[in-house]
Amino acid sequence: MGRLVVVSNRVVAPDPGSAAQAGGLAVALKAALRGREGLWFGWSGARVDAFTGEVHRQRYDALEVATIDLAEADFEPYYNSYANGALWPVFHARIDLATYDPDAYDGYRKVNRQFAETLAAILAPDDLVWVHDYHLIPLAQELRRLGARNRIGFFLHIPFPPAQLFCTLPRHRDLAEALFSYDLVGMQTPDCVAEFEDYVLREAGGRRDGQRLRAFGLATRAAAYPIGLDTEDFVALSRSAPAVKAYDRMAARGVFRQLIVGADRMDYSKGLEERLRGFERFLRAHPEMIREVLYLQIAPSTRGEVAAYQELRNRVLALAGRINATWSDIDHAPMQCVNRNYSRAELAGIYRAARVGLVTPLRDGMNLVAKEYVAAQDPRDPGVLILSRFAGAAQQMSDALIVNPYARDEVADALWRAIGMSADERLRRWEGLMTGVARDDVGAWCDTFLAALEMARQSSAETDKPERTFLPSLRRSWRAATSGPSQPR
Ligand code: ADQ
Repeated sequence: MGRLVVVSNRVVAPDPGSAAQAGGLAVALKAALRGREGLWFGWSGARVDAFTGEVHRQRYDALEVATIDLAEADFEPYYNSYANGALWPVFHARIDLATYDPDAYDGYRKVNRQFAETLAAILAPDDLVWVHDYHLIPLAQELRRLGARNRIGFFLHIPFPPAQLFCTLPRHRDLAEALFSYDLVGMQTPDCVAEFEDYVLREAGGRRDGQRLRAFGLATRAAAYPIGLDTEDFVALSRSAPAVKAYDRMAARGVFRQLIVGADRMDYSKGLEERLRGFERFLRAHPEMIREVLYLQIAPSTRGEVAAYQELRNRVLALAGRINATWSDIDHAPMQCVNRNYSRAELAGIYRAARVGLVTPLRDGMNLVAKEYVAAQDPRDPGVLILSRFAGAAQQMSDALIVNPYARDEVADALWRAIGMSADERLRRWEGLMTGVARDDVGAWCDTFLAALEMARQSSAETDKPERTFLPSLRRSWRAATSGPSQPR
C-alpha cells in the first residue's frame, strides 16, 4: 500500500517552531498527517522570478514535505485574483465582492498544471492522494491528463454555494467538471453536499446513480465529512504553561467583569462588523452591564494584498474605536480589538478565561474556533458558546446558543442570556458539546474520509466497474501501513 499524499496550497512544516498559525486547514492537516507514512505537497510560500519546477524535499520522521516555489507573475492571478478574489467570495455568498477576470482563471489553471506536473514526477502508482480546498479544484483533472490512475480525493474546507451563486462564476461548468476527476469529493456538511448535487442535477444535466453522481461522462461520490479538532492535543495545550500564563493575564482583566472572546482571521465571512454591532446593541439594551463585561476580539489580518481585506480591516478597527469612544469612561473600555496572532496554547488559555465564546460568522465551512473554545473550558466552570447558525459547526453543536449573526437583537439577547446563565445550565450544555468535540475529532475525520476514498473508485460512465469485493482487507492493510506505535489514533 502506498503513501498518503496530502496536497494543499500552503504546507506547514511539522516542527514545533511553526506553532503560531492562523488558519484551520493547516492546523487540521498537521494533525491528520502526524505519525503517518506520507508526503505533504504544496507551495513553499516563496515567490520567484520564474517557475523552475524544482521540488524542495525535507523529511520529518515518517513524513516527507515537498514544496515548489511559484513565479511572482503567476501568483497574483492564481491566489489573489481567482482563488481569493473570485472563488472565496462566491463560495461564501458574497458575489458583490467577487471579481471575474478571464486571465485570472487562466492563471489559476496554469498554477494547478504546475502543481500537477511537479507532483506527478514524484507520485508512486499506489499512492493515495488527498487534495485540499478551493485553490486546487482542477488538480485531479490535470493529474489524470498526465496519466495518473491513483485514487484521488478532494476536501472542500469552505461551503459549497447554492447553484445559482455557483453559476455566477463564468467558467462554472469547467470547475464542476474538474471535480468529477476525483474519486471522492468531501464537504463539511450535508447541506453543502446537497447544494453541489443540486447544481449537478439541475445545471450540469447530471444524475444520481446509487451513491454516485454522474455528469460530464464521469462519475464521482460526494459526501459530508465534518472536520474536527485534534481534541486531545488542544485539551492538553489548554493546561500548558503558555496557556496558564495567558489565562492568568486574561483572568486578571476579568476580576470584576465577565469576559467575552472572539478569535477570527480578519475576513468578511466571519461577520466581525455585524458582531461588533450586536455587542453594541447589547450595551445599549443593558447599560448596567457596561462596566460588567469586557469583549476581547482577536482578529489578525490575512490576505492583505486583496483590496476587500484592506477595506474590511479599516472598517472593523474604526467600528471598534467608535464603540469604545461611545461607551468608555476614563477608567473603563468595554471592548478591545487585537490585530495580531497568538500561539495555539495562548489562544487556549484566553478561551478558558472567557465566560462567553462569541463565534458568529456569516458563512463558514465549519469553524474550528467554536470547537477550540469548547475544548479549552474548565470542566468545573465552563463558559457558554454563542454560535452562528451559518457556521457548519452549528449542524453538530446544538447545545450552543445558536443565533442569526445578521440579527443584532439575537446576538445581544444571546449575550445577555450567556452572561446570566446558571452554572447547572452551563455545565449541561458544555457536556453535550464536549462529547461531540471529543468524539468527532480530526482523527475521526481523517479515518472516515480515507476509508471512503479507498472504497470509492473514479470511473467514466462508459467504463464503470462493479465495486471491488476485497476492500475490507485493503482497508486493514492501509491502516496497518499508516499506524504504528507513535500513531495518535
Ligand atoms: P478558517 O477560515 O481559517 O478555516 P477556522 O476553522 O475558524 O477558520 O480556523 C481558524 C484557525 O485559526 C483556528 O484554529 C484558530 O485557533 C486559529 N486562529 C484564529 N485566530 C488566531 C490568532 N489570532 N492567532 C493564531 N491563530 C488564530 C477554513 C474554513 C473553516 C474550516 C477550516 C478547517 O474557512 O470553515 O473550519 O478551514 O476546515
